[in-house]
Amino acid sequence: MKRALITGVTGQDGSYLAELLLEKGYEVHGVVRRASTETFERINHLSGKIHLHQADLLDQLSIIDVIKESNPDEVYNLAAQSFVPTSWKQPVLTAEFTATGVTRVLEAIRLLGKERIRFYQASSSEMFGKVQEVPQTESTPLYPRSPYGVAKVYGHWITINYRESYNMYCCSGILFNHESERRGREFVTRKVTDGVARIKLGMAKELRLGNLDSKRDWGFAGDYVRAMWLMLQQDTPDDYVIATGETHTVKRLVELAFAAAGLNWENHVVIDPAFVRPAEVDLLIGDPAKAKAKLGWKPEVTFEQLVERMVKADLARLQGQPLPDFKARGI
Ligand code: NDP
Ligand code: GDR
Repeated sequence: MKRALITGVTGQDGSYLAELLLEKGYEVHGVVRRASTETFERINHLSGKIHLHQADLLDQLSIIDVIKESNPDEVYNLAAQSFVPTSWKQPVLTAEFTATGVTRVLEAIRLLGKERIRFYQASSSEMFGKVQEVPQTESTPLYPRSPYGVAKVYGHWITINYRESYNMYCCSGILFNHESERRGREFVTRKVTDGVARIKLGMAKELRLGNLDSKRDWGFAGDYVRAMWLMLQQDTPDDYVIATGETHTVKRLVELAFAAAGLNWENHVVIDPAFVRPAEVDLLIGDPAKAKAKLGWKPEVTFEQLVERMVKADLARLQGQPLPDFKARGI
């Protein structure tokens, strides 16, 4: 039985990845941080099926301990301060978690002499930042536009550096935005679908948003964790762009989400400068050709299905109903 360790197991991607690895017969271990209230909402249903270890990416010794205890074949480093606006408010902490944290995990593997461990780093399309080339590929120059993006560039290159310096099996997945009903409520897709559901149910009247013109390549998180696993099953480690190859404006997301609940967005959306960023990433569109050719990966859920799914899930959740059965509906 293979063993995997996931940092960031309580996050959106961590929860989907843990489910996928359990399905594949892995023994799954996850890193959780100590907090006065638990943040296990996304993994409560996996209680008793996965092994949780307390550690923190800020604490080198705790990372060494958790790797020793769990003795994994694969490590998926998903933990990060992942919300872009917070990275302007807490740039140093973001660098400690999102950049140097990667080195702490890699160093723990190296110091323990466990170079056989396969390592996945959660890199991001935010690294592309200011448009240099469209669509963006593995070789597009990086020009990050936020402290988060800068930190991810460090994480990306230190992963490549450990592969080249120590011959370790290290992969970097450059993932474009991916969403789901488990997405944090501050990210735009979930903020919109949660807002639509509240308005539909009479719990709110308006939704305050920032820049509606930026464009993102949005996919479904469940599809993207499959790509992470596939990367670690290859003969040689490499870096891959994971994206749908389609881009949409935030405005289009808003239109679709309100329409999914039978509402007109123009009656409810208020533009609020508080949500406009100091520097914006205007256009992201990824070319997943390498992942398609080498990993046999492709996304299954379309943008339209994703938005509909998230609106339905938020409506059900706010009404205290069980989530719709998406699989049965082919979504
Ligand atoms: P989330 O924000 O949902 O989850 C982040 C996870 O990191 C949480 O489990 C959080 O724990 C954990 N974490 C944060 N800081 C620390 C720390 N110091 N020590 C240990 N754990 C910590 O992110 P996603 O699941 O959406 O994303 C997963 C990864 O992929 C992140 O690295 C993100 O930057 C990256 N990424 C995400 C994309 C997306 O569109 N979702 C696209 C590209 C990259 P806690 O619950 O305690 O806060
Ligand atoms: P992003 O995601 O910054 O791309 O990072 P987010 O959903 O926060 O923003 C996407 C776009 O929407 C615009 N926007 C708003 N965003 C938020 N959050 N709130 C608003 O009110 C709002 N109004 C407009 C933003 O300006 C932006 O252009 C996500 C994260 O998951 C990162 O961790 C990950 O690395 C990248 O995706 C790929």
